[in-house]
Amino acid sequence: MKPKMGLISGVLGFIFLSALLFGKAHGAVHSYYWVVKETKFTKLCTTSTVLTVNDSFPGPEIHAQKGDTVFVTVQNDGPYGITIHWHGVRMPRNPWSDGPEYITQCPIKSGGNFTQEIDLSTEEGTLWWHAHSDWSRATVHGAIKVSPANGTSYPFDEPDGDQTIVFSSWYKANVMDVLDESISTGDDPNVSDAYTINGEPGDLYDCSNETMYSLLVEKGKTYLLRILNSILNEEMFFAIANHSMTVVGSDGAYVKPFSSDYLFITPGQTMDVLVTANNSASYYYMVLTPFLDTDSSYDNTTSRALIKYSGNYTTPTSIPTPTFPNISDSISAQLFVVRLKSLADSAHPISVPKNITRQIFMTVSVNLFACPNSTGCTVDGNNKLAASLNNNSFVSPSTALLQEYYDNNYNVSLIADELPNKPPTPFNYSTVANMSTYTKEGTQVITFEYGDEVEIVFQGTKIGATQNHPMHLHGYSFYLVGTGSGDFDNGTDPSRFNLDDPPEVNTIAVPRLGWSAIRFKAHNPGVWFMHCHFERHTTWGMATAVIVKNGDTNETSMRPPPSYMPPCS
Ligand SMILES: [Cu+2]
Repeated sequence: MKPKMGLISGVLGFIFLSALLFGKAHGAVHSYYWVVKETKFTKLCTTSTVLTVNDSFPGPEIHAQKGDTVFVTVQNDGPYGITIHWHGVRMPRNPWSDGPEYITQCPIKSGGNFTQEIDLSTEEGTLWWHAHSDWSRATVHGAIKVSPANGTSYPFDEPDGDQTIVFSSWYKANVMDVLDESISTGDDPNVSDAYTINGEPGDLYDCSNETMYSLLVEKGKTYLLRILNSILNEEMFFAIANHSMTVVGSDGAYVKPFSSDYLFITPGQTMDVLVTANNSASYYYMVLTPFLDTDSSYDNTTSRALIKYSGNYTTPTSIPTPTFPNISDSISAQLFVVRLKSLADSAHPISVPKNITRQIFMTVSVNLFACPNSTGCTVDGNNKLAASLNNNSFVSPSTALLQEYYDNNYNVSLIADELPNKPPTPFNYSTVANMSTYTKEGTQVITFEYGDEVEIVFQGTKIGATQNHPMHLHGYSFYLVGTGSGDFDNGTDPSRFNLDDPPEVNTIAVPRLGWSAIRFKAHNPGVWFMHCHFERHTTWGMATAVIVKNGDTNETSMRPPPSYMPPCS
């Protein structure tokens, strides 16, 4: 028997104590009890055993209001160690509950549990949570719905309905086996067998017609769709036949509303969109299809769901389907990205750093490692695939960096090397093809002083397989101040930066053979993972940790660790 009651009263006591200790004046406190376990689902004519939270795929939703605190006790009844991350929640001063495996904590072992404190502050809109160990997030993820605080409202008319729409990858095989096999050959992992919309592949896949997801709407009403992309390795286009979407938010912040016939959404991103049921009462397809500008392998299938109007009408014999940008239409992808702009009004002010104290120019590449003889590597002879930031492929430590950092009295040099501020060898990044494909590896981190005003320019390169990369930073949201094709020009490009109303986001698409520039103020002390949100690229080392040092006061320093963290040995 699990000590469930004892656990819950323990949690409540902890909440009470936290309220006393940290004096949180605003916001309600919510508690969830989650059990991670294996669950059988039959999809695509095949019964698969997948890891879930509480037997549900996608997983349970967290509902809160701006400024609330949420406690989640994760009981791991699955066969693997696991961690859970709150994607896009800034967790002020509290990296301890952020969740990335071996960055802030060691895995919750099979049979163990861990209570995490999710501190909402300025986030409002849709965020999400997901497992952050190996590839378990494939089926262990769900939405975090953050409503306006009491006495405040949406910056748009209150919608008549509110529906979460989750995009996921589905594998018939055990996703851990897919990962293990790709690691043993060093090659690209097998691609997923389907994309799903709210857990269902839809009628273009075998054995999936009956279970296709449908959203029931009433004519004349407006719905807030809270869309999140948890797909493992592909960016996506999404469209609804005969209905335009008004994008009003992304990554837990509002944006200036704009209407679009399609969304471009990377893994890690969320989009809040308004859809008005203003067409003839009928059925309409919602369609999810990949965007890919690469020659590496990908899942080239299409998921569909339905919008169904309520009322009496004849079921259509032919259901309208939307038109789409072409699968490799990087121009349409980029056109969507540059339309995202912050509200930047008095109720939603922004503060873009303008006096940059730390400038980082970071190449983003897919690379190779040479394998020792007699290992099973099969890429271009005896190599395996790798990936890097500034020519360093991140090596995950076997203990948690955050704990090491704290235990070593915040001395970074004792736990990791510094990732260089710029590529070790400058070259014509987006055009030169003769740079070595091989990369170095190490546990290299970036260190910021508390309060640093940071600019990072991510630069795609022509090394190895080229493609768009969705880069994500934990512990922060940041402003996307510019993006473009080719090599970033430090002389001319900054003059075109948008410092007036850039979107405040947590994941950005770095265009293939192009660049994206972000800015943020380093005022959240802790150890924060930064990585490509393509699961296979993180596996290959397209990652680093950002360490933001403590400020001079308690309020500008990391909180002490909770009394229990999952042990590393
Ligand atoms: Cu990537």
